[in-house]
Amino acid sequence: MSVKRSGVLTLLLVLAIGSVGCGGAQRPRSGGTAWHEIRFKGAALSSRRANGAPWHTSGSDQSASVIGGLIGLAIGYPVAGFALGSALTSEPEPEAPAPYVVLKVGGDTYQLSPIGQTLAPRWSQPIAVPSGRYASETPALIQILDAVDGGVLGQRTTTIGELLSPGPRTLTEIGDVASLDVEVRAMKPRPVVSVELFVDAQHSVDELKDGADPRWTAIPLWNGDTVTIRATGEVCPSEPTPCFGPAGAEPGRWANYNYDAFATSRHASLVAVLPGQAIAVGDERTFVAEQAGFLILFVNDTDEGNNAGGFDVRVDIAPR
Ligand SMILES: [Ca+2]
Repeated sequence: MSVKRSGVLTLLLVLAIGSVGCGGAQRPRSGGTAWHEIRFKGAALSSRRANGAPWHTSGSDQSASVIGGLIGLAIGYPVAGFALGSALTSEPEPEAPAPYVVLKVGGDTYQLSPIGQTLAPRWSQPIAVPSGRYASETPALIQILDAVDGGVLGQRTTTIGELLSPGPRTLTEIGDVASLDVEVRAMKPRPVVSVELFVDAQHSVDELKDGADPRWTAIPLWNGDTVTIRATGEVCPSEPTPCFGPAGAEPGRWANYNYDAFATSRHASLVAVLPGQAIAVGDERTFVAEQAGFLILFVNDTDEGNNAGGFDVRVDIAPR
């Protein structure tokens, strides 16, 4: 068993997501949509498929570009991916798949980020399902996919009514996957939440994530949240001048100092990552979070040592 997790960060995720309903202005909810929180907590896979075949048949390995998605590994900071809600496996097993869960209900798709190659994945990302949107007999397809080659490791169809009955349980015989642990609970309606923070250009994303600046915070989101970010202020990426607003420097200028996930975005602009998404924010941007996890805001400059200034940022989060 080579799965390692930071208890502190996992706890932070749980606490932060659990407390998202606090603060902010209440907004009347249209129709009083019922929500359920699903946690696919972990799975058990044998060393080979049920028919004795290896998990991988193709030699191609896309896991490096997929695992961690646009977060974490893609920008060179595995721990950031971890902080966003997934416990990256510390010792990948080369023969193992990189399992992640996809849930398909009534034309909607919900998913987790893959966490690495392991036969015993433990996921910490929850999924919010607007259960009031579906009749209880609506089919719900649970798939466990492999981020290495995109293959299906196992799948099973149930109904949304059955899947969302509260409590923990273990599903068995899901294709070649021996078992899948699931826990479900009802969620309370959530208010609109606003968060204000300062993004200091003198800190890397890694330093910010590690708590270098008390004016900065990672922001918990649920999948389906509509997020609006507005920023003001000025950053001088090669002090003392020139300085730029949140939209950043002229296109192409100093691009070799950009983070990989934002290689073509403007240098020294405000950018954000969350599970599966890299968002070039600039002065203002609205988007929908595809997966639950943390929103991490930072300045697109890997050479932060010669920076001055920062951005004042307001983030408005509206539940679906
Ligand atoms: Ca710089």
